[in-house]
Amino acid sequence: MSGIALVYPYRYKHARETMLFHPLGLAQLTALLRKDGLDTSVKDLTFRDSDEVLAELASERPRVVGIYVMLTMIEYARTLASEIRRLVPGVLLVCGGPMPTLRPQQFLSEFDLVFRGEAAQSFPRFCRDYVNAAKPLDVLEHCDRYPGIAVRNPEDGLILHTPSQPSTEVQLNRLPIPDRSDYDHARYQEFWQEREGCSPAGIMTTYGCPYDCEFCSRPIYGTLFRRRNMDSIMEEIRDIRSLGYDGLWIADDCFTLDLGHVRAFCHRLIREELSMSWTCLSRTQEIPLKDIELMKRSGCRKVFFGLESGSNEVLKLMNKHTTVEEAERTLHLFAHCGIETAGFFMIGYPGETCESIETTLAWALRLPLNELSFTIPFPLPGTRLFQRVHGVQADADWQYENENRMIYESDFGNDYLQGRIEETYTKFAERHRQDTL
Ligand code: B12
Repeated sequence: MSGIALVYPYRYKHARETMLFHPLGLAQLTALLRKDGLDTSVKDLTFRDSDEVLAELASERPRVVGIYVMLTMIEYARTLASEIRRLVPGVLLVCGGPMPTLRPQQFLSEFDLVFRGEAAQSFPRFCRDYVNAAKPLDVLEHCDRYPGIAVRNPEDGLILHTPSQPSTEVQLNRLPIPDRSDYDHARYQEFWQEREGCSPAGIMTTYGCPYDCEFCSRPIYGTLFRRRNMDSIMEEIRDIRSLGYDGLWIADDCFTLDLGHVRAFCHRLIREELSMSWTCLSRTQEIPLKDIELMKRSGCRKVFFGLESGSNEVLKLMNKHTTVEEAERTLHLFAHCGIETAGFFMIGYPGETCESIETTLAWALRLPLNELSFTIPFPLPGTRLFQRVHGVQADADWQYENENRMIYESDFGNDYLQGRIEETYTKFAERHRQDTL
């Protein structure tokens, strides 16, 4: 039997506005496991056939298989786990990522162990102890030594939890850069080149977000905002460049939260002449014009804003701490500086009215946006929205990205919301066609 296999159970279903990126969490864990001398293989299912991957695992016979799970991957991850259990006798099946963090009990029939929250410190330590132990069962018996564990006690069937431990900024800065050597970069780049004429790779430069939007789930990094140092970020960007990417998709919850960090990032990109275009997510807080100009000079191509609603009352309901007026000012500044903008909106929010929905749709069409995306609210487990709504369908997890479906008792019908979203997309596309003629 060999060492550890890490699996990314993503099925590319060609959904609207799909974004394909190799999984950063698994790449980070791979770097750590290999640094500890553990034989590690990675199976990214994005472009691969699951039978082929299962056959590989059956022949490699890893001691531990770790599977990443987020909302859209629950069913596939559980099916794969059952197959792997059948094909690799004696394997220890472990999962981690957002959904096992939020609902560990959902995974403990197929998996032996769940790692909740950040696992950069705990999972490599556990694997090292387990793989090197003379009696691995002893390690399992004492798995309460590792933070963020959920495991079923075989005697009484109850689930044992140990609290997860967020890394400090110092610990995060000691991590090696993610190991991206196991992914089919040519396929990822081909996907992006066809779609946008450039090929970005994902990167995180800060972790956590201190805001408390009612609908937002922050299962892994929570509210504790932490920054990586620029030397490590630049090392990672050089690595990404060497793999053939020409851009970055900065996955930070809110990259512009600390403008000092943004300025330092832009200055380093310019100074090191890395010539990478980049996109990021931002709130619509005031950002001074000179900072937006600096972002542009350093290669910023597009910024995604969580605009959510064109009604200040609804923004208050969401606990967004932004206003419609502030959003308009910020978007115009970005447009003025030649940075593309994309807006995320939600309609059908509990507590809003048909009037506020229409206000949002009309507002979205008036704003200087290059792209827009509407969502019917999805009460993610662990959010305050989840607690506020009633009758959430227990088995209504999304099967693919941007799946727009009302899954709780609401004043608004699915057909009405989906219909208005489609009409607005059509109007937006028509307007853009006319603008480019
Ligand atoms: C980048 C990102 C994306 C990227 C790609 C992600 C990818 N390839 O993995 C894109 C843009 C494609 C994307 C899409 C979506 N995303 Co997204 N995304 C993120 C984001 C911003 C960062 C994830 C990341 O890379 N983190 C950095 C790495 C280092 O951390 P990590 O992955 O969490 O890994 C750590 C731990 O989780 C753990 N771990 C991870 N894997 C494993 C495996 C094992 C075995 C173990 C033990 C531990 C472990 O250890 C790691 C190190 O500490 C998060 C928000 C966030 N800040 O976390 C949302 C987030 C994960 N996304 C989310 C959602 C909802 C979506 C979409 C469904 C949105 C949509 N409208 O369609 C789609 C689904 C796409 C799909 N794959 O099906 C939710 C997930 C909610 C949930 N409960 O599952 C999050 C949490 C955002 C949010 N606030 O709601 N996303």
